[in-house]
Amino acid sequence: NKHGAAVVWLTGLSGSGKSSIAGALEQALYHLNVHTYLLDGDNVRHGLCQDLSFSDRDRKENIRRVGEVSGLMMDAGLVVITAFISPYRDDRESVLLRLPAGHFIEVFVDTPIEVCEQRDPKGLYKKARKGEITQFTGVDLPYEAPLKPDVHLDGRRPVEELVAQLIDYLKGRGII
Ligand code: GGZ
Repeated sequence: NKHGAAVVWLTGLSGSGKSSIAGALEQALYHLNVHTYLLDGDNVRHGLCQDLSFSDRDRKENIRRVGEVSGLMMDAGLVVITAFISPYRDDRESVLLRLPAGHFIEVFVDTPIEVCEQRDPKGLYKKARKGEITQFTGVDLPYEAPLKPDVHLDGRRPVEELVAQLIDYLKGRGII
């Protein structure tokens, strides 16, 4: 049951659905006997990147570190799934350049900000609108959407459908 290695890089706004999709993808791949590792804010921002804020400079460093770790895990043969806002094109491009050609799969979780803001699971948009949180992506810092993502997901669709789309893509590319 050997499979290829890759970094499946989810990018999108807070509340776009990255974490849910990433978690469901991890499950689906597990059932296909694919060895994965999921990197997200929960296991990175409290550890490896606990010294970093949400300033432009620190986000750049956050993404750089995640890219490096993803590269190492990919070298070990894993399908790495990442779920970070990663709002800047330059920073995502740097990760792509760090990885062997063709192994960075950019997945745009495209959910309109109005929908993200309505979901607002942690009440962060509300706080950002009130000015209680600053440097919030989509409110007072920009989000640069991918221009040519490898996979474009409509974040309003059910998670199972989006996971099926990702699995099809990975199969099509011969990664799994
Ligand atoms: C954006 C913030 C901020 C600010 C806290 N801006 O929806 P969440 O809560 O669970 O996920 C968001 C997470 C973003 O961290 P990332 O490491 O993915 O960001 S980046 O890739 O830009 O480095 C959000 C929460 O942290 N959060 N403050 N100011 N998101």
